[in-house]
Amino acid sequence: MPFVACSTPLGTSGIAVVRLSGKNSFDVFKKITKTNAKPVHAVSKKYKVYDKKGDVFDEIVATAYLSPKTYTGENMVEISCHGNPVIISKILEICCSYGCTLAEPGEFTKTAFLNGKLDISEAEAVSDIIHAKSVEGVKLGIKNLGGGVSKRIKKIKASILSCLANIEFNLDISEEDLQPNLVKDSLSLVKRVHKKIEYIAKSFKSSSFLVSGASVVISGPPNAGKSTLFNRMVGSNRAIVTEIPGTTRDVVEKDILIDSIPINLKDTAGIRDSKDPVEKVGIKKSKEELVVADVVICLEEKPKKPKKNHIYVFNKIDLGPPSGEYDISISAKNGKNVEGLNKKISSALAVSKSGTEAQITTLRQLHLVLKAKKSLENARKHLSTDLSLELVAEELSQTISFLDMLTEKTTKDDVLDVVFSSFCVGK
Ligand SMILES: Nc1nc2c(ncn2[C@@H]2O[C@H](COP(=O)(O)OP(=O)(O)O)[C@@H](O)[C@H]2O)c(=O)[nH]1
Ligand SMILES: [Mg+2]
Repeated sequence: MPFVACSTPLGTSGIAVVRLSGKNSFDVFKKITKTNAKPVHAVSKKYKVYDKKGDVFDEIVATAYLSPKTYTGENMVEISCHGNPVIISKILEICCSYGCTLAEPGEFTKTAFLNGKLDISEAEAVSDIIHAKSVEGVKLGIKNLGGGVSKRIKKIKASILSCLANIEFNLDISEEDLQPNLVKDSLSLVKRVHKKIEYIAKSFKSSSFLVSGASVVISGPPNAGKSTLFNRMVGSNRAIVTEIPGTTRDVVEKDILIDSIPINLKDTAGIRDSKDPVEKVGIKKSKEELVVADVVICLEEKPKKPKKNHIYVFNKIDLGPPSGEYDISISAKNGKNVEGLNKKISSALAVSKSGTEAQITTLRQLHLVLKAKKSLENARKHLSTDLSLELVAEELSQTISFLDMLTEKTTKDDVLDVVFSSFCVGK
């Protein structure tokens, strides 16, 4: 089944590029353009695209690329359409109605990798270098370009491989010859590897902050000084400040750097019971922002059960000291201790910039790591319940194949090599 995606940023632009890849991508293309011409490699031509009613909804220039000399190694079509999001969505929709699927993140690159077209971790590191919103993110990309992630993953893979080889070996021999501690040893190895994978998945958040940025939301009751603090942090009078409670309604946001970490800072409406319908919408928006925030600067007293990603800030220290408990006291008005608050934000994001460990940085990598983690959990379940070694072996090879997509392929020969190097068959 071919897959399709818009390769340029969604938004209004002169031109947008939609790409199709897959054995049957020319068939889909012929249907959407109502043409029958035989595709010629790397030749661009003008076409019309039709909706299901038969109406033309855009004129495009498309280029066919014939397998195997393509980015993915499969047949590909590159469509340059007008850069209107409505047109782009329509093209994607029509392609899907003729059997395409929407490409998953990184699916073109994954396919290219699976077809031996490029080294995956290198490609992703290059992509990080291009997209990173901070110099630290670029540096992380450079580390990964040197094969950092691959090295970590390969070590983990080697452990799983030895366990798999052990199990496969035992599957081939009679039951009475089974290694006595096979299940126990395999279980402890699977648990150990699971921990490592879990750690890598967890570290994704902090490394992705460097590349993609973090969301930091200022919240608190009306008149606490949220907008004043927002303006102070962004260094300009972006948000309206008045002494009237309920001034801020919409979420006001700005990208800033704190301690070299790219931050999307958001000022929100103060949360209170309000009868004003406009303010009510603002308050609803504030609550939604709080759910997805990476860090919340909360201008409120620390509750008995403080929330993990909240920094409780006492504002207006210029008027007098706090009475309750807070993480920090500041004056948004005169800037006192706002630097200290910035420090707290960067440590709450727990971004380790000096760490030498290369980390996964893309969603595609995270998906694979999470899939590997799930397979390991299944293997652990089989080892501790039904003891089906076949299923354990299956799950472990699944784990390896997910990790393979992060690094490079493990072949059947690799498994055999481990079998013969780590066992004394004659015993
Ligand atoms: N004295 C003093 N007044 C402040 C400070 N921060 C904000 N204010 C005042 O508090 C009022 C409400 O501020 P605003 O930023 O609009 O609060 P918001 O409703 O939480 O966004 C305004 O009159 C501000 O000038 C501060 O640090 N010190
Ligand atoms: Mg405000």
